Order: sequence, then C-alpha cells, then structure tokens
Amino acid sequence: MAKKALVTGITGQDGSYLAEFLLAKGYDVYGMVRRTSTVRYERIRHIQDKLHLVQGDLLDQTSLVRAFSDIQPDEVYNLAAQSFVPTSWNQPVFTGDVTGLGATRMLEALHTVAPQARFYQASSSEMFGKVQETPQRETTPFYPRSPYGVAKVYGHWITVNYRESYNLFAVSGILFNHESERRGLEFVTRKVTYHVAKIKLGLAHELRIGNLEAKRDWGYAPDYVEAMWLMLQQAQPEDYVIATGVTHTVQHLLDVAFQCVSLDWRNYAVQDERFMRPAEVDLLVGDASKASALLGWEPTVTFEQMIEKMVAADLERLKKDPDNVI
Ligand code: NDP
Ligand code: GDR
Repeated sequence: MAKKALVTGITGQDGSYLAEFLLAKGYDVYGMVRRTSTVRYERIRHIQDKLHLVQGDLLDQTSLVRAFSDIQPDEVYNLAAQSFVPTSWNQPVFTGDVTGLGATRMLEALHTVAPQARFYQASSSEMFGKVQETPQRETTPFYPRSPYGVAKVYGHWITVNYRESYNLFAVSGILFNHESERRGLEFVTRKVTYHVAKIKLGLAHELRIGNLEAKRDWGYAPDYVEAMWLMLQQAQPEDYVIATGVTHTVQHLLDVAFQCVSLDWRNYAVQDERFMRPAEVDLLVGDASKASALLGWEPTVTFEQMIEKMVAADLERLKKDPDNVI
C-alpha cells in the first residue's frame, strides 16, 4: 500500500516541490486547496492529474476534520500560511488566525481523528527575529519582530505542546529563507530576479526596493522540502533548523542578480520607503549541524547558482510572455 500524505499549502512554492518529491517516492498525495473565484494552480498544473485535491481551509475546523477523517493520512505537512511578512502588519488578526491558530486546528483534527499520522509544522527563522545568538540553532531563544513571526512562534509551541501532551509524532522544522523559480513575486529574491529580467528585456527601467542592509540565509527550496520529509522518517519526533549557514545582504543579492545579465544595479535600483518595515529582522544565519548529523541533510545549491537559475527562468518566461506575472 502506498503511503498517504496530506499537504496543506500545496499551491504555494514549497507545497508544489514537496508534492513532486512525495510523488517520486510513490506516495498518494492529497493536497488541500481553498475555493477561490479564480483558480491559481500554476505551480501544480504539471502534476495536477497525479494529485488528489481536497477542499479545505485552515480557518475552517470542520473542513480539516473531514479531510483527516476521509484520508486517514500517514504523514501531514502543514505548509499553509499567510506567509508574507509585510502583509502581517496590515492583517495581523488574519495572520494570527491562519498562521498561528491554523496549526492548532490542524493538530486538533489530527489528534481527534488520525492520531497515528506524523505531523510537520512549517516553522520559520522569522521566529528568531532580533537574534539572541549567532548563528541561530534549535536552542536559540525566539524574539519575533512581526505579527507573522509571532504567529509562527505560536505555531511552533503548539506543535511541541501537542507532541508532549498527546504523545503525537509532531515536529517543527525551523526553516530559513528558501527561494526558487517558483517563489512568489513579492519576496525580495524573486522580485529582484523578475525585475532584472524585465530590465534586460527593455520591459522595465527601474526596481523599487527597501532595506539593502538586511542579511538573510537563503537556500534553494527543493533542497528544503527533502528536509521536511526526512524529519518525518526518524525514530523520534524532534525539531530541526534547516539553513545553509551562509548569509548575504540584500545589496549582495542585487550585485549577483544584475551581474547575471551584465548590468550594474546602481543604475536601476531606487530605494523606496514603502518597502521598509516597521520592525526589521537585520541578520539571520542558521546552524543546521543537528540536521546534518541526524538527518544527513546538506544544501546542494549555492546562493549564486540559485539566483542564476531564477534570473534564467524569469528571462525565459518573459521572452515567451512579456506580461507574465507568475
Ligand atoms: P506560499 O506563500 O508560497 O504558500 C502558502 C500556501 O498556503 C498557499 O498554498 C496558500 O494557498 C496556502 N494558504 C494560505 N492561507 C490558507 C488557508 N487559510 N487555508 C488553506 N491554505 C492556505 O509559502 P511557501 O511555500 O514559501 O512556504 C510554505 C510554508 O513554510 C509557509 O507556512 C511559510 O510561512 C513557511 N516558511 C516558508 C519559508 C520560505 O522561505 N519560503 C521559510 C520558513 C517557513 P493559496 O494558493 O490559495 O493562497
Ligand atoms: P522574509 O522575506 O521577510 O525574510 O520572509 P522577504 O524576501 O520578503 O524579505 C527579505 C528581506 O529583504 C528585505 N527587503 C525587501 N523585501 C521585500 N519583500 N521587498 C522589497 O522590496 C525589499 N527590499 C528589501 C526585507 O526588509 C527583508 O529584510 C520570508 C517568507 O518566506 C516567510 O514566510 C519565511 O518565514 C521567512 O522568509 C523565513
């Protein structure tokens, strides 16, 4: 019998890569999707006929209980979230509801109707926020700096709490930023690579951007979904940091991305107050030595290689369709 995996957030960046990964391992993959008036399945279109899509929403407990009860999954990956940090200041209550309480709704459904299932919670390096230690590891205290980060801290602790209260196999993966050709356009790496491609093709003339000094530990998303799976294959449920251990400034991101098309970012980038945050996370760099030792996990794609891939993909997409906004 094939193993059954339920993935929330399957239409997102990570959900699409995780679904591909699980299909390749022979899983029956069930993906939770929300009803919307316009269907946006671009990231899973190529595998849609291999997936079982089920309707549900992290705001709707009944839909979660029904999904767990119908599917009786072996593994559950809770990737759904309002995941864009700036939006979390505009919609703090909604972000808390989906990104924080949503994890509780998932755990409660699992605990009630499918307690044998193994559970992965998509936790985030944003929980470290104003960092208390560098590099950040599993034991570093949290100090979130946005409503999103605060919601993720709640999601993390409720996962630990359900594990300890009910003896569930529930783990929290503390993943640092990870990017790809499928990254949403609002996140800084993709925003930059998309604009680099547009500028190179003469479709845009500037890139409006925020804080150039912020430092992030950026990895490649397909590497990171493998770590999620590895966490659920262990004998014991434990939490892990997943990161590359290398950090770069946003300015360095500009250097690397514009260099891919032999342009100088200084001629195109315009700093714009609108993209500054009320509270910033200045520096993130993770220590993934626990994951390396216990999961055998290592990143395989460097920052420079990843940005090159992203610029190439954006050039290709925009050459085919100059109005591309995906
Ligand atoms: P995306 O924003 O690309 O995807 C988010 C997914 O969540 C989408 O499929 C979205 O569906 C779904 N979703 C949002 N709200 C709900 C809801 N109320 N009910 C059901 N589904 C919902 O995020 P990523 O793929 O980048 O990230 C995946 C997870 O990992 C998120 O939880 C994120 O916070 C976390 N994370 C991400 C990191 C990263 O660098 N990418 C790092 C650390 C953690 P729809 O398409 O309908 O909007
Ligand atoms: P982040 O990612 O907030 O780290 O959250 P994002 O790419 O949005 O920002 C990274 C850093 O770049 C700076 N920045 C800008 N950011 C955006 N989006 N747009 C800009 O124009 C811009 N200019 C500078 C930001 O200030 C910030 O310092 C991501 C999300 O995927 C979360 O869901 C996830 O949990 C964390 O990564 C780990």
